[in-house]
Order: sequence, then structure tokens, then C-alpha cells
Amino acid sequence: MAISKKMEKAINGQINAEMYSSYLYLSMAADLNNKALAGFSNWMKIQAQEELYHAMKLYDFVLERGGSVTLDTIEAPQTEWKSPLAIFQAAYKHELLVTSLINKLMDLAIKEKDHATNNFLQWYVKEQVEEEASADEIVQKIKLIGSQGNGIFMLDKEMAARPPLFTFPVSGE
Ligand code: OFO
Repeated sequence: MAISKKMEKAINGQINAEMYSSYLYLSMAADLNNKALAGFSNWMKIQAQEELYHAMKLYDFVLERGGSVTLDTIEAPQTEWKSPLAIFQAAYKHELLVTSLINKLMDLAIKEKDHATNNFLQWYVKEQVEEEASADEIVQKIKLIGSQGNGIFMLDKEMAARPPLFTFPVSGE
């Protein structure tokens, strides 16, 4: 059964929200890099890849269900934050917003008795639990060690170890 027009519109909106999340985290990664925190920047850059993956899963789902993908303008994200703590607090807050968007999508799937979309969205419901927890964990760690000194240096090294979801070819190759 093809996806309803209402659900198609709602999922297209979520594709845009996930693309914005990717943009936002990429902007945060750049600011973290400028703050001489290459490891934090690495973590956030990979987070931006995760968001792209979230968007692409939705994209493929709409097409698989016989719907149309309509890409809209992606809002420009903030470019500077006052500290690494402010960045991760903003990321956590953003994840709470995304959770509420996923919940609204799920509400619509339930209302429409669209079991296929409901089943598909379960993955996002679970993913949001992890996304909230990982952003909050970093907020709590920064609070514990403070924004300066050895602790932040150690945490930066830890964050540098997060492996990428995918890699790009080295430029010039
Ligand atoms: Fe960070 O979960 Fe998608 O947006």
C-alpha cells in the first residue's frame, strides 16, 4: 500500500530536519576545530554523518513506499558558540527537539493505521534514546572536568577515537 500524501509530506519534513541536524553538527564541528579541540570536532563531524544517514533512510523509505521526495531549503545553522559545553548543551537540546518530531511522526502513523511506517519509525524511536544519551553524557563529562586544563585534553583524545561512518577519498586522488 502506498504512503498517504499526509505521511509523505511529514516524512519529507523529517528529511529536511535530519539534513538540518547534519548541517548544525557540521557547523559545531568547525567551531570545535577553531577552539583547538580536534577530537571533539571529529566526534561532531561523525555525528553529522549519522544525521545524513538518518535523512537517507527516510529518503529511501518514501521512494520504496511509492511516494515522492521533495527537498526543501535547509536553514543555515549558528556558526559560533561560547564554549564546548555550550555546544554540547545545544546538541542535547536539539536531540530533544528531534525526539519530539519523531514522536509526532509516530503519532501520525498510529492515527493512519500505517503499520509499515510505524514499524520503520521504531528504529528512530530507539535511535533517539541513544542520541539523547550520548549528547548528555558528553555534557555531564565536560561539567565534571571543566572547560579547561588536562581533563578536557584527555576527553578530546577520547573523542578523536570515534570511527567515521564513511570516509571520503583523499583530495587529489
Ligand atoms: Fe541526532 O538524530 Fe537524527 O536528527
